[in-house]
Amino acid sequence: MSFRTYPIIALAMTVAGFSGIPQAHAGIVAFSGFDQGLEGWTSNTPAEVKWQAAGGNPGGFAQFVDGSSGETWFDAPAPFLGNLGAMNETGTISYDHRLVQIGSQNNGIVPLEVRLSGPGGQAFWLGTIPPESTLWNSIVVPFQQSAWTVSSGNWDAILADVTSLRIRFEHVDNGFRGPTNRETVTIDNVTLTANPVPEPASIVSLLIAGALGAGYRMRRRKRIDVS
Ligand SMILES: [Ca+2]
Ligand SMILES: [Ca+2]
Repeated sequence: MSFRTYPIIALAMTVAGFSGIPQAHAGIVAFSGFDQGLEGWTSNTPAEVKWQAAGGNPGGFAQFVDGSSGETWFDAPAPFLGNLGAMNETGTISYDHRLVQIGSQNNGIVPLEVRLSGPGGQAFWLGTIPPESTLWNSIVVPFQQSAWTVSSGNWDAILADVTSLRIRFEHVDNGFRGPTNRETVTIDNVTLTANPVPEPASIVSLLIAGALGAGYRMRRRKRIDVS
């Protein structure tokens, strides 16, 4: 790609680089593909959550095999926490999920759920009830306030300092049946994605500033290739 071939794209890239302002496209903030282990993810029932090296989507993945009457959650490590204000309204958290086996006693299945909490309060997102399946389902959760229930505090304050992000790992009420033949659930590819979109007015001013900068650079160096 060159300025000569794609002048507008090249100019926009120059604007972003020249101004130091984030470019207007999706960016992965944090990702866990579980190819090297659980990658810092923890659980309130650690004995029931184990890393599997192969058979994921692809590669390694996290597996929950129920062995108690508790309720198991999957807790995100530090790269998924902190100030998530940049996600507000445009970012997403996504993950691949499978309810591989319901188990022999099914007293009810609860829906997909993600919870956020911190000093600013607590919020939860509810999805559909997962089907029993050997296929991975891709779940995309938007960081839009309308998609969440704020159970305490307020949305902006929660996103400003997220100290806990957890994904529901346990879905089936297997009753008081023994520790065997209960549910199995797997998770892979947890991704935090930001989609910063500059406001139109700032784009215009940046284009003007960028054009001045680009003109200056082009006088000094006739052609710049970006591969
Ligand atoms: Ca994987
Ligand atoms: Ca269960």
